[in-house]
Amino acid sequence: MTGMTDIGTIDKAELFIVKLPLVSPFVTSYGSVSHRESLLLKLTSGKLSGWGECAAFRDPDYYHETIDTSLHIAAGYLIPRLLKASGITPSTMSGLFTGIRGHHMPKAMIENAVFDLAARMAGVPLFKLLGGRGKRIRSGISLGIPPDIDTLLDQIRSAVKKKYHRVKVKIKKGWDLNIVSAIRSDFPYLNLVVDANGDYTVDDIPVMQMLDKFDLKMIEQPLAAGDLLGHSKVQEKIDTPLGLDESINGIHDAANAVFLKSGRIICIKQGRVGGLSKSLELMDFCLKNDLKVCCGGMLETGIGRAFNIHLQSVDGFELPGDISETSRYFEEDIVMEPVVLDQDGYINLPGGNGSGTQVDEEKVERFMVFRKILKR
Ligand code: OSB
Ligand code: MG
Repeated sequence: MTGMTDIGTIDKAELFIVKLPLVSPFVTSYGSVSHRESLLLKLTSGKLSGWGECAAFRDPDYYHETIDTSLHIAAGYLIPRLLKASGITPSTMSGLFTGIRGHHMPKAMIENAVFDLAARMAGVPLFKLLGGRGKRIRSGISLGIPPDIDTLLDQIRSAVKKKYHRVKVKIKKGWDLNIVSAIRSDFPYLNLVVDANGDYTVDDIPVMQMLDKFDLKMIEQPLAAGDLLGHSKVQEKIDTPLGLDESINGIHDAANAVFLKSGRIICIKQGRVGGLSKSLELMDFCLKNDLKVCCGGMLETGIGRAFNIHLQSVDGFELPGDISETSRYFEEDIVMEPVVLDQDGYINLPGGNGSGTQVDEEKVERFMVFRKILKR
């Protein structure tokens, strides 16, 4: 595999920040966003290029890494090392980053772009390098907190019509039992999960016990990211599986969660855990330890969305995750082909080599708010 994926050296690294309007603001327990600002990377070697997208947001509200911290680390530390390296392959990335602690999101962006480039050079679709079989993936939609319950019920109705395999609704204190019971009376059999983004504490165990009566497939991140002990106290009291999202930065956190019995599902967001290779290692660890995994999303443009799709196509990601149609978030995207659901609600892998997406560079220019070029 290593021989097949050797891309030699990188001639040029271009960083971009684009700012795309969302079709409607995305509201969670921690705040609201009306645009997706994304840090992008284009790596060029000879005649071929690979792209990556950083999962970080503008603000440190969902997670402590931001676009600016990622840009700082990528341009100041990681990319200079990459430009000096030779014999580059996706699997040499973690060695290349040795000694630079944390900052999973820019590391993942670079690793993704190297994977894309390596697969394009080898003339294979990305899933082959990940050990996948290229099967279509199950879809999931994540619905933010709307102005009123009727709006949410309408959104769920359209999601069900499209055949989404799973609906996730954001909850927060005081916007929980009321909406879940309203949803359940209209959609008793819906594959429904809720995500609190850490809005509760162990004092809210009574609320969790009431939510437990609604056949939710998962309660995602009810407590703060660092509170694995608290999650274990909640999990002990309810049957609904807890899902850990923000809490999990890698295998060490998952091992702590296993020991403490903090939950039963790990939401793997490849940006947050440091890339595709780290995600696959984490998935193996979880499955060996009786944790299920689902593939999370970060409101990615078509670039990052494609990597998530390839990742979820690997055997092991049996639960539907966060991957939705492009039109769920964007009227205009920066890639040529939008992600759409098929008639059964599945998402097909993009065709072609690498991530399979073709970046619309005119659109990148149009939505660009920052650019930096680094050369070998
Ligand atoms: O907690 O899963 C989350 C989006 C941004 C930040 C955090 C989360 C989310 C989502 C949506 O739930 C995921 C997606 O549709 O890409
Ligand atoms: Mg979440």
